[in-house]
Amino acid sequence: MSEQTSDQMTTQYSTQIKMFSALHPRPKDRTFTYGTAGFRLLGSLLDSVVFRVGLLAGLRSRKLKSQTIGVMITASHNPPADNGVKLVDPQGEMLEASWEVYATKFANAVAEDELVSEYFAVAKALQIDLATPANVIFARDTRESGPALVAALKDGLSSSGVEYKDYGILTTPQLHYIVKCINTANSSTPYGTPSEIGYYEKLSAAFKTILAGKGKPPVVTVDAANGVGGPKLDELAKYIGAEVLDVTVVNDDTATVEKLNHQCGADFVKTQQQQPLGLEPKPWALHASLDGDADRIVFYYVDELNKFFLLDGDKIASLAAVFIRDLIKVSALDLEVGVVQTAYANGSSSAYLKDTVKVPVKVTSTGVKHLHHAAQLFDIGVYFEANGHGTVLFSPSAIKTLETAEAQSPAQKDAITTLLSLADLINQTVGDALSDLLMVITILTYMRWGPQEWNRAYTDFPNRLVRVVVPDRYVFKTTNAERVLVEPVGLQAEIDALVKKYNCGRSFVRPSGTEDAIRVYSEAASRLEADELAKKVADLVQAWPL
Ligand code: NG1
Ligand code: ZN
Repeated sequence: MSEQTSDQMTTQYSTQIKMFSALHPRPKDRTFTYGTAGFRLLGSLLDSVVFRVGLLAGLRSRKLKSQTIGVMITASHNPPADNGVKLVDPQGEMLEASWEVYATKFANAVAEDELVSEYFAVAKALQIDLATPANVIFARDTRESGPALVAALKDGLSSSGVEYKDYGILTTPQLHYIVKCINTANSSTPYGTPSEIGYYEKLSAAFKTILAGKGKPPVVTVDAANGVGGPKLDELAKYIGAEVLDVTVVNDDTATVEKLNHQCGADFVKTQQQQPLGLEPKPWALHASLDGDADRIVFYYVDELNKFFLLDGDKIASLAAVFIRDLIKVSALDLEVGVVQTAYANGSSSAYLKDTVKVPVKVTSTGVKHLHHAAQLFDIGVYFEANGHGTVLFSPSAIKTLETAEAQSPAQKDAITTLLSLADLINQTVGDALSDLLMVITILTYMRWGPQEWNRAYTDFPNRLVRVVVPDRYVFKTTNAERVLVEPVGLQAEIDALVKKYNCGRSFVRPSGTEDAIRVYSEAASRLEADELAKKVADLVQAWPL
């Protein structure tokens, strides 16, 4: 291929893309947008979109000197009939934001001719040499629409001369991991073996190292949302060994497609603030729920009266921040741990982190790409969305500091090696439910804590999240990490006036990046007040003349 010129490639791809694209016609009455989580909608409407994502993935790889790009087909916590597709950049990160517009353009090109001209226009504008080899890998979750979408993706890739590898069914974070492994394989810091087995080996080895001699980890029951996380956690548990970790996986029926995320999983548990269907919690024991593609996790427990206590992303972030802050102290190294949250973080968690733990807290817009980039600015950056999506990033310089440190005492040595093992245990590419599960278990084992002790750090303000359907959500524009509405003009002042009437009241309104709706969040000193505030703000939004 490298012997062919760019001009020859242009003619060849033009013919092929047109021919294959005709097999994947675009639904006429739709406009597609590459949002926070890529494209996400009914699986039956995604065929043309996925085909075109294949074209873009190839261009992205060519632009980045043939580095491998990932494509994940999943709709995460959304219902079984939905599906979605998103691109993974070479270091395992989300697609660079400036490319989202090309994804949207490709998806909306009307006829084959328009698509082909968009393809070459992007190649030209970005000075992409079409004779450069392109490499893409992809995977999907367990949804029924997955195989057909994979076929569409393969057509998109083949028609534009892309080399690809199908990794079958994986969790989203496993694909991110493999992408990073492939692209760092020949560097001085290879991330790991680029395979599913490599992933299990890396995580299980770090987990066993970190826990050696530290006591028995708490027993945990995990609700896998009847998604891909179930079989993958079973597999990971085999590598760890039942003698080290006692984990029971429930809601692991991936064969009955309609059960996926149905009254179970991380999103259900977080939004309903109750235990999932299919899991009978044992009092005081640790339980967790994954979402449908296993990149989110929340924990919970019940008391003997079956009262439910949620340990969400904010609680995970706080646990990790305290643990890492204390290890840094013992290590006596000049490292700083910081936390990144969104406006959805419970106000009580932010106050606890700032005032009690005394770590810097940064707030970004919703969407992990924003949190991820902000977390990279700390030596060790903990980021979690309240819904349980997050991870802990170790900067290359922090790793170097840890690797070259000379410990003066056994305690210092232990702190340094623990921090280094944490960096191996915690997925450095993206929030990963399986990796986060092991991190939480590790910390609880070190602290000799059960879920109740973990929960004691602070008490959540009662809160409510409401979804409001409006004629056009794009009319709503925000600023200040989405906490303030600038449009429609005048609405924010009315919200502020309402908020003032409630003890510890806080409320904000923003358009969803993944659904055609507006989200209203509220918190206040009591459950009644939080509910009432959310309702009043939602009513205000609904009645606002647009
Ligand atoms: P939107 O639909 O933009 O609110 C939701 C979550 C985000 C993030 C994305 C991606 C809430 C309130 N929002 O975004 O945090 O996880 O999905 O999946 O949880
Ligand atoms: Zn997810």
